[in-house]
Order: sequence, then structure tokens, then C-alpha cells
Amino acid sequence: MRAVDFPISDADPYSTESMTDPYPLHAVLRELGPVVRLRQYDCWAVARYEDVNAVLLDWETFGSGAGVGLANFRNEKPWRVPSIILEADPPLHTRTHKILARVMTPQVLRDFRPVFEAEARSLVDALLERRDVDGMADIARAFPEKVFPDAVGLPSEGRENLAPYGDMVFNAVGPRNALVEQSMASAGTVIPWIMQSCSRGGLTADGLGAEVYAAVDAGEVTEEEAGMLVRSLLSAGLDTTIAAIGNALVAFARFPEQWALLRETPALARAAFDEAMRLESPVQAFFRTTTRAAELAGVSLEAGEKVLVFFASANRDPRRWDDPDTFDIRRKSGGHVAFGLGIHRCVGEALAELEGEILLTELARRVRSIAPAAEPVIHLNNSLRSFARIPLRLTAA
Ligand code: OVM
Repeated sequence: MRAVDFPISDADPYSTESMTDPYPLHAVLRELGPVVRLRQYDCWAVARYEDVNAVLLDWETFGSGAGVGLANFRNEKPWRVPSIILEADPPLHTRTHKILARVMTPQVLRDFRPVFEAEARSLVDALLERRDVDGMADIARAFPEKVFPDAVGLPSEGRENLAPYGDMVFNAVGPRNALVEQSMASAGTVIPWIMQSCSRGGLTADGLGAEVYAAVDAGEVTEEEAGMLVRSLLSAGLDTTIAAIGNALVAFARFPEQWALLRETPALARAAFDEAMRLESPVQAFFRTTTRAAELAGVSLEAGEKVLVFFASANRDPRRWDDPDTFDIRRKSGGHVAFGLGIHRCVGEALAELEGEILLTELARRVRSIAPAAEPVIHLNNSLRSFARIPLRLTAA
């Protein structure tokens, strides 16, 4: 018997209402206590900054090898062959992480800067001829959908499969609800294209994908493992960045004085992108699984239990942030956990930041105002917060 010294909540983070506006639910969970039992999902939840940090840093107790979704891979068949970096613990994770980390070092990424800058310039050229735009299709999707597959070294044919695959991957982190079913509807064409794109032959010789395969030639991973690591790039590298850019546009549309500030000082672009990540975190929450019995903030957890870790809630915890619901590009948003924390912290962070910084810089230089033309329309996903449409009216500088 478990001592009943913890709050139990009927809150449903996967209801349409909570996914549309998750912040009231986060506040409720934070107020209930450091560790809350979610009755509907038979799992624990942490929503305060301090406890989110504690769980993420203790990978030995809060493992990823049983999956970072609600499904426990020890008792349930995973929907796909598990990722060898995300859904893995040391020592496997240590070996695979090293390779992707090396492939995306700042030195490697330096070469992408002029390429991304040229792409941002031509994107803004086209935007300013239109004025009435959809911030999602015309900005947040258009930019990463060009620069990211180019950077990986994918062929130009079939790239439309990438975003639907990301939608599946991030829905699969949640419960098996209608969203999973809907996004899986295209699995029959999307998954074969993705898997084929992960093989050495499908990649250009000069991209990040080829760099991953260089680790095979160096004897660090098998050919099969290299393919799995390219799959990780394709799983995690596009939808996340698209969501982050879209969410940043929504933040600027809601806080026009912050756009004015960025226009005054475009060098704040990277800080602004980070602050948008804090305020509207693309990855809302992932799970961990206890590898052993443990005590967390005074609550006793058994081995093999799922813990839902709310990154997005930690990023708005008033115990940690002043005016957490305010978008303030001058604040010190370092310490946000939108990229995660600890050994599983996003390995593509520098690439995401480069994309966000370059795009926001170019927009800030050339667009006087980005005014909402209508309310943004949410795109529902079990773990990614993003929009389907962001109607905007742009004014040229
Ligand atoms: C992967 C991966 C990595 C990070 C996030 C993600 C759930 C997937 O390795 O496939 O999305």
C-alpha cells in the first residue's frame, strides 16, 4: 500500500481544452503540490520548475529507456523501433549522443550561417510583396522546411512527408487518443519514405546525414545505428523548430512593443527566440519512468511508474520567474527547460537557435510591424504546442 500523502487530480492534459490553452491546468498542478497523481492516466506529474529540474537531472532514477511517452515499453509494444538516443539510457545513450552532438557542433553549424541568411532574405523578399500572410505556412513552415532538409542532405522529392512524420512522433508521446489515430492515417506512405531517407544512399555526401554515416566508417556505430540516428534527426529536427518559430510570431503579435524593441536592437534576436521558447514551449511535456523505488519531494514512487514532466509549466512557474506570462525579450530566460535538461537535453539546440536567430534577425530588420489579422488557430498535438494558421498583416520597414 502506498501512503496517500500526495494530491490526486482528475485534470486531463490531453483534453482539447487543455491542449488549446494549457496554462490554467499547469497552474492548478503547480498549486496542488510538487508531485501530483493524475487519476485518468495512472501516472505522476511534476509541474514546478524545481521538481522538473530534479527529475530531468536524475536520469538514473527517471529513465528514458522505457519510452518518454505514456506507454511503458517494458509492458507495451512501442509503435516503432525505439529511438537509440531519445528512448535510451547510458551506456547506449552516451555513445549515440556523442555522434549527434559532434555532427551539430557550433563549428559545423558555422558553415550553414550564410546559407540560412540567404534563405531568410529571399523569404522576407517574398513576404513583403504579400503583406497579408499566414505566419505558419509562409514563415514558420517555409523557412525550416527549406533549410533543415537541405542541411541534412535529403533529396528534394518527398520532403512533404517530414512534417506529418513529426506529427506522428510527437502525438505518440501521449495517450492513444484520436490525435494519434488521425496522424497515423498517412503512415502507409510517410513511414516508408522516412525509413528510405535514412539510408546512406538516400543522402547527399555533404550533409549532416553523411556526417552521421562517417561515424560508421570510424567504427563508432553500426550502419543500422547510423540509419536510426538519421531517423532521430528527421523525427525531432523539423516540427519542433516550425512550432518554435510559429509560437515566437504569436508572442510578437500579442506583445507588439517587444517587436519594436527587437527592431531597435536586432542583436536581441537569439534572446528573443529563447524567451519565446520559454513562454510558448514547443515540447510541452515528456515522460520518464522510474527505474527503482524513489522518493520525490517527499512522495514515495515505486519502480516502473510513469512521471509526466511539464517543461512548459516549469517555464512559467512563478516560483522561478517574475511575471511568467509576460513576453519580455530582455529578461534572462536562460535556465528555461524548453530544450530539456541533463543528458537528454536537445542535441540539435544550436541548429534550432541558429534558424530562429537568423530568421528573426532578417524579419526585425525589414518588417516594421507584425499585426494579428485574426486569432491564430491551434494545431492539436499530444506533446507539441503549435498553430495551424497565424493570420498576420505585415508592414514593411
Ligand atoms: C528521436 C527523437 C528525439 C527527440 C524528440 C523526438 C519525440 C524524437 O530520437 O526519434 O520526438
